[in-house]
Amino acid sequence: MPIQTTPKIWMNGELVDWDKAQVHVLTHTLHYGTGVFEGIRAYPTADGPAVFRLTEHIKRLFNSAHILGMEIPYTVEELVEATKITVASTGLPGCYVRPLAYYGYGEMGLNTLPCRTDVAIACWPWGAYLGDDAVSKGVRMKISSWTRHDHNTMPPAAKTVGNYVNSSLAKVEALKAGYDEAIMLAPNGLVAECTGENIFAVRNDIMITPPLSAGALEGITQNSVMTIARDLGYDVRVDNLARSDLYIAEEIFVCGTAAEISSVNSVDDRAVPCPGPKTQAIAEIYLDAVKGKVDKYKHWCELAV
Ligand code: PPE
Repeated sequence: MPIQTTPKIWMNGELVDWDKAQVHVLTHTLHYGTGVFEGIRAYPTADGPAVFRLTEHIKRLFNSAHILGMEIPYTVEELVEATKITVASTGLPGCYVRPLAYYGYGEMGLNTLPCRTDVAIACWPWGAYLGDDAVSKGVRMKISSWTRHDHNTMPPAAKTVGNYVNSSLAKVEALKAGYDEAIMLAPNGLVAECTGENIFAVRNDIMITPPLSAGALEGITQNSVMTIARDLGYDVRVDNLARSDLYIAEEIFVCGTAAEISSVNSVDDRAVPCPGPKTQAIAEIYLDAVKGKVDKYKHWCELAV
């Protein structure tokens, strides 16, 4: 579905018209993938649109830049404020938010040291990424033939633009083979994450999600899910998962900002019980929490205005 436009995009300190938010074809990041980005959601709450865990997302943007060796010419507070202004400018009750820090026009070549960093923040309406009935029906997963990046190849803990070539290869392969999404294994063969989500598997009543060291992005939804699960009294561990753990799991779900929470109904055509009771309980609370309906998680909702 083509992108749904909104009135303005924030670029280097100014709100510019959507159609005017353009870059030169010799933009460095367009050639070399040398940028970092975030994916955030704003949700309607009783007090107006609120950006879910905004400050943590912006801090992760700075961490990604730090790993890349990129200087962002703003502070965390400035980009938090800029995001709120951009969200408010949409006039929408909720939207997806995409901050991007990139090396702009002016230098070419692999030496990024002389490059200037540009920052843009765009918002648009984006529906449930893996389908509206992703919790109840679940998605079909395939272990990808593509391996997640090694830590010494492309740091998977940084949300860099270039890293997503790997995700796109895996996503398209899975879709063409008739699956909904791919699970990526790390070079050591252990489960890392999905193309745009973290993964949780329940084994012997224990919820397990792979760590950063296994090649997973430190997901903010993953972190929210762990908090909700522990508050529900579940045993949650950040630990390695092998492919076979998935085949015999009691339940599996994936989670991310765009995807929210989605059950998994099979992995490589081996059925997984779906929807699992833990998945359902967590998803219900998560979807209330993002809308500011759960008092103890209300601090996660940062009002846009
Ligand atoms: N792993 C990867 C590889 C990833 O891209 C995401 C987010 C996550 C885990 C979950 O992180 P978090 O959103 O903090 O819970 N993927 C973003 C981009 C998706 C896209 O297709 O673009 C997102 O969900 O916004």
